[in-house]
Amino acid sequence: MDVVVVGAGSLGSLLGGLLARAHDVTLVGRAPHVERVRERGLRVTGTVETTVFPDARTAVPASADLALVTVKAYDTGAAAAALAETALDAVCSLQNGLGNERTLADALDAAVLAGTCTYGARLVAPGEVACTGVGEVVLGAREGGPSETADRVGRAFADADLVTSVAEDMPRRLWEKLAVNAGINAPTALARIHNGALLDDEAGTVMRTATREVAAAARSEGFDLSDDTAVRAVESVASATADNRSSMLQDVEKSRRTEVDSINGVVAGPDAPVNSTLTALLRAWEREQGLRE
Ligand code: KPL
Repeated sequence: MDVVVVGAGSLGSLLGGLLARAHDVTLVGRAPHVERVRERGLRVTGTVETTVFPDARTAVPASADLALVTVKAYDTGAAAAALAETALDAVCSLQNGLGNERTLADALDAAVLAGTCTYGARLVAPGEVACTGVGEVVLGAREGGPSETADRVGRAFADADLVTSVAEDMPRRLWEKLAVNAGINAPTALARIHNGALLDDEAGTVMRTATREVAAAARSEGFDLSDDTAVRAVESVASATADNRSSMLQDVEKSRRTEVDSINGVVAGPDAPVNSTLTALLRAWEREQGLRE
């Protein structure tokens, strides 16, 4: 399969690197990372060790079988615009937040899949990405239900030894992922702590309450996500990724804009006071850094 990864940051580079073991991969990202990959290949270190030689560039190619979109949620519109001239069979969003698939589907003439990914990734240096934990990719039709495209993409991922499964309930899973990200990302970013520190009593209360508020919002939209399921999911991710720094903490440490609008901001309002507080604090930090109006 011919795969273009749009957003060769940490997760995009890791997935692209692993897929390059079995497929033709093009990484689209920023210099100097893509230059280094073009010159010397991509080193994957950590839990999985390999060096692969994908194509790497700053602009999308003219065609591909699959576009894997791993850009930050606030860049989805730009990724969709960049892909508008690319001939594609399928697009798969592996991003944080809700609504990315809709943005892609509105702009592109290709089957759009939704996915979640629990592989841990960290960009160590230009040309090198660390796999900080083997997880799982789950993908499926963005509206839910069976999808031949999802089956085909799932098989292609499995051919590259990525732990992958195909699911028919992606909309509910995206809400569950949102509940997990809402509980972990903003609290770790604001307190500058590893994910595992949220398992302590005080911080754990913030994590669990933010997660419960998202579960309630999911139920109000008709999705079957109980408080217990959401809290068990967030506790299990915080514990499995205890030594990791969340993507939002990494953004804050690099003084980059965060995805708070697409995570906690999605449910912020009178019924979600903890998510509203987390959103307000991160937006205030972004403003002070000159990252937003
Ligand atoms: O997806 C993540 C992120 O950091 O964005 C979690 C699951 C919270 C792992 O750190």
